[in-house]
Amino acid sequence: MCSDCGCGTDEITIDGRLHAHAVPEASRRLRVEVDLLAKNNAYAARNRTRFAEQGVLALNLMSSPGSGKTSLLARSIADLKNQYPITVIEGDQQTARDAERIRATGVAAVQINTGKGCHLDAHMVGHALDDLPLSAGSVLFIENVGNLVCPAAFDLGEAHKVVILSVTEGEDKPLKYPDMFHAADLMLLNKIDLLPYLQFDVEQCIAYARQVNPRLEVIQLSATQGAGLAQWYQWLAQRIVHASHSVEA
Ligand SMILES: Nc1nc2c(ncn2[C@@H]2O[C@H](COP(=O)(O)OP(=O)(O)O)[C@@H](O)[C@H]2O)c(=O)[nH]1
Ligand SMILES: [Mg+2]
Repeated sequence: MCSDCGCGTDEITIDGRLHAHAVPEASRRLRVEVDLLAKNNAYAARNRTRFAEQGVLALNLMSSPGSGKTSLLARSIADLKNQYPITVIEGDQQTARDAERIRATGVAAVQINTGKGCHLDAHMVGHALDDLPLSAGSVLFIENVGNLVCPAAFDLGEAHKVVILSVTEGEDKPLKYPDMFHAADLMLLNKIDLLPYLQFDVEQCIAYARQVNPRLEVIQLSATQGAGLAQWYQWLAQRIVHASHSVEA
């Protein structure tokens, strides 16, 4: 029983300190989070059905700000747009700068501004889909808000979550932000052109990432210099074909 006021709450300790009332407070927060995620999951299921019916490969690209998501997209679009129809959803707190960078490559892009929000959710993405020309055999890239924490929890209906980590961020990030690396199917280790100027242990980074997620695939690349892009395009091609076949089946 709570020793502060005798209210009947079981005492729990965090880091050895007493937190009276922590149980009802924590359970209330948990209930709100469960409701929020359940709603999001229902919208995500709707998006996923839509992608499957239309034969679209949807990918959710997540990373901290500045790791190179938009650079990688712009380069990939320039290299692949004659092979596959490509569309993009851009998520940022403010501005349409990234959508403008993508439109400059000649493909359709919708910008979602989340304001105070730190991640995209499936409801927002569902609305954005109404403004995009989705077609069988196409790929939809969803660039999430730059954040290594919150986006990991929100299913958008994508086929795969792809986490981008750049070598300037430090090799221990998979251990510090495990949810993100656990949720991802693929890690793109970007900016490897900078390795000669940094202290960054690539093998250690990959080992940390696989400690969190043993099934994680890893591709090392440079979005600006081009190293590793062929492997990324191969990974994409296999999945685009698979997504378009599922609509024909
Ligand atoms: N050296 C180097 N810089 C990169 C690479 N990819 C992106 N950048 C730079 O990183 C900065 C942030 O890139 P951006 O694509 O806006 O990152 P985002 O916030 O994740 O979308 C820009 O100055 C890019 O030119 C890369 O492979 N190598
Ligand atoms: Mg960006």
